[in-house]
Amino acid sequence: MRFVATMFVLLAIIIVPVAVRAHAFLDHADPAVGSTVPTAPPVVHIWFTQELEPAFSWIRVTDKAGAAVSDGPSAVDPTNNQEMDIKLKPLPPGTYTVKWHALSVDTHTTQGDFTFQVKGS
Ligand SMILES: [Cu+2]
Repeated sequence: MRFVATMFVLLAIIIVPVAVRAHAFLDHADPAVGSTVPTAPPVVHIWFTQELEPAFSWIRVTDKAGAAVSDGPSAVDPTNNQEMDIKLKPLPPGTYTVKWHALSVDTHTTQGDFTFQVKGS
């Protein structure tokens, strides 16, 4: 009986924080967060932990000087509402900042940013 009670406490500790973190956060990205890539990526893909509201979610990609390097606006993938993509102009070597803003279907907004680096030849 004591074992069962202990298991319940352990489960509560494990499960409760997951429920609290139910907004749309970055799950993973391509290029990966903080990564260095050998060639310029044509698109930045970000996968989120929850489905997004396309009208109120966006990505911006800028170079070190703060200039936008995207080729058109970002878009939520019509076949996967947990994925948002943005096309890029041909990027010279350097460090780029990806800023994202997401409105999840649970009406919570989240935002964040990360960088990736395109390696010089
Ligand atoms: Cu939420």
